[in-house]
Amino acid sequence: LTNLNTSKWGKEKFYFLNEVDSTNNYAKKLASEGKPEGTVIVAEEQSAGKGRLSRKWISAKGKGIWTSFILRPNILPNFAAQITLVMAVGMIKALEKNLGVSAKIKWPNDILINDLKVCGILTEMSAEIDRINYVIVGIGLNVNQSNDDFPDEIQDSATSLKICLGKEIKRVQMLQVILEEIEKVYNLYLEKGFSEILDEWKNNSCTLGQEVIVKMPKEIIEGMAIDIDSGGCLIVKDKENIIHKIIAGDVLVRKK
Ligand code: BT5
Repeated sequence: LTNLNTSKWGKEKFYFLNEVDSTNNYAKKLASEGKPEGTVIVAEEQSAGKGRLSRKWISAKGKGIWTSFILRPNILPNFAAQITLVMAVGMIKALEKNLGVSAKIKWPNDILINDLKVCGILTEMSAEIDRINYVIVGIGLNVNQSNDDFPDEIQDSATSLKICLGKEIKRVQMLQVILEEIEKVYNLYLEKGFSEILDEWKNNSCTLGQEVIVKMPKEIIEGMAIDIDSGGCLIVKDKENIIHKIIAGDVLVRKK
């Protein structure tokens, strides 16, 4: 990356890998060896890219941006869920700035264009009770896939920047803008707190104000997504007007 305009991210430690199981796993290894905040790992191909709950993240060779960052935020572990939302705001800004694309955030970790998933974020953490050792943020962005490149199971739900914009996108430049914008938003978050980011998150959300079905491992909740609280949890009001605070789950937005 030439002319990378970040203060720290990707400057000191930048790992470019041809193939890896998962950039998140690789980042974890580096983090446990003590590599600093702002370490960036990028891979051309992942043989075992992963989503939440051990789901698979399809990461075709040379077609996307498969990257992970090491963070060492001085926050309490129970605030770590905020980080995913902070990163989502950074991604929205990067897509807007580099390509003029206006994407939307689907709580908690999806970036959508035209209601289709173009990007997923996976945040993992190692922590003690009262302090974080490290947070790994993994970002998978579909860049130059055609529809045919997606396997059947995500044909109807996934998209790429190329499909949306009708042209090949330069991945190196896109990555550069992502690092710059995400670093800025992350630093703002550390300096000024989550509330500074939350408004922007809400302005770019396609989840709030919608009738949703939230699937969790042991429960399904249906209702209106009315807010995000200061911890990054989704607040859903059901038919009986009971308020549910959701820490993690999969959201299906009901079509009107
Ligand atoms: C995510 O999980 O969306 C988080 C994805 C994070 C991927 C990055 S790539 C770099 C880093 N290294 C890793 O190993 N992971 C991170 P989740 O919300 O659980 O969504 C997973 C679901 O998205 C899958 O079950 C599929 O339905 C769908 N999916 C899989 N691959 C996709 C793709 N390339 N584009 C769009 N949707 C996909």
